[in-house]
Amino acid sequence: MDHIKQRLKEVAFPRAESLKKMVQEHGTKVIQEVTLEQVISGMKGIVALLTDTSKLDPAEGIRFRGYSIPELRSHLPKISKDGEPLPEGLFYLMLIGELPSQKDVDYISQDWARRAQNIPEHAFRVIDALPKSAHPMIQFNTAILAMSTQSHFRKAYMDGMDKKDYWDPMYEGVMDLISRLPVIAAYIYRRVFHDGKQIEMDPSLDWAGNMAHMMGFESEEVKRLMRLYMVLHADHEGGNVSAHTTHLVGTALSNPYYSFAAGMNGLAGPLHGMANQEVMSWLEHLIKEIGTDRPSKTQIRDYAEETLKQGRVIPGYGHAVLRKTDPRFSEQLDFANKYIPDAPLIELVRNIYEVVPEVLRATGKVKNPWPNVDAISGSLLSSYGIKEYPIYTVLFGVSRALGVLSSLVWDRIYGMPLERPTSHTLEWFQDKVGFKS
Ligand code: HAX
Repeated sequence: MDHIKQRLKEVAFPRAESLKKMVQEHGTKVIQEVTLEQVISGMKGIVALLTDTSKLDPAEGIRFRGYSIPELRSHLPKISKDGEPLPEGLFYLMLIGELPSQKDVDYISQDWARRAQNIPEHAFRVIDALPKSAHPMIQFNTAILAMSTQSHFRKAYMDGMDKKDYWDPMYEGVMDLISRLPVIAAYIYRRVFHDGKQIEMDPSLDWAGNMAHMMGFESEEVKRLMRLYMVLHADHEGGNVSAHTTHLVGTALSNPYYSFAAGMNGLAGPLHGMANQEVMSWLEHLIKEIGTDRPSKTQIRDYAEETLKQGRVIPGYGHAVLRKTDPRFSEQLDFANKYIPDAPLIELVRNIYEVVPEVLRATGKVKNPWPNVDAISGSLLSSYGIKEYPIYTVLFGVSRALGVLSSLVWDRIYGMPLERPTSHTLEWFQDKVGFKS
């Protein structure tokens, strides 16, 4: 057993034991009351999940195992002193709950580079069977499902594995899957946008740097951006659509490929991960309609108000939990202000940030008028030359794997049972609250 898996085992079993004991001793205690409004408004605020990898505070933003993003940027191992943290390190932190050493991070980089060599050929062939015009998320998800033919978990389950061992093949599948996602993402990118001219992976590179390389970007700047992007999108506690769906499907003991593909179908919705693409198409129309990529604030305000009048949302703004500017937006803006302050798209993002919150506040109904992660991520990628925005949600998905798949390993460690909440009819709710129509 390698030292990462060994450390996971040492950390995991006492926690699993503690959870079991707590439920035995305190299982009947009431932890929350639930209102009708909460159920009908998408279960917002209902405590329903145990997720250790990260926690989202409405006012402060995300913390990964207790560490804020600025703390991650200073504490996690990097390639160079002024570089961005390596996503391998964040994965270790989310999986084990401890900050990794340089040795741990190097080990994971090498392990993933090794595992990425063994992608079944049919995963590429099913992508090739789809029209190039199929959205990259369709191609991505199809390949993820196709790779499940190699699932260690499914095989071990069919062989009659003992329940207490579920976490082990789950860990192996998760490591395989994460290692292979950048190869699949880059393959789709090159297929759709670069005439199918593929670039071989370079096993000496880190996971995110390799993805930039395979996509055709050799500069250290793009690799640095990719590392930041992969860290920022990795996790957002357990209740968001991609995390919750991956977890839910996993409770049926579906293998990691099935579970993650389900989560990715949720990420592909325009209110979730596809918002990064929606933002770019909103900006593209804005620039076309106004006739300049440096519109005035009044022009931006008029355009935003027109969007609302048409009964549409302003993509990149608002959040189900956050009640302030998303720190993932602020970190990307800091990065842009440091390295590419004069890029026209970044100036546009800054001006929109000054105008749109006021427009949304004026509606009187938007609970959070501030920008989220998607308000800037595409403009940043585009300013660095990755301009083909239909690929953006795939990049988000590669990153999101780090968090939701670490949690999936923990679900098996904790022995999480089948998730099965209760539903009722409209009449039941009417009776319950004493409503007569
Ligand atoms: N533009 C216009 N209207 C908005 C809005 C926005 N950006 N954000 C919220 N609203 C509206 C809602 O549509 C809702 O209207 P109705 O009552 O008419 O249905 C009302 O304001 C109240 O919504 P809310 O409680 O503030 O927001 P929700 O928790 O229901 O939804 C969303 C949160 C993120 C889905 C929402 O803010 C939105 O649609 N934003 C734009 C899409 C987006 O950027 N999504 C990415 C979110 C981050 C993420 O998951 N990334 O992956």
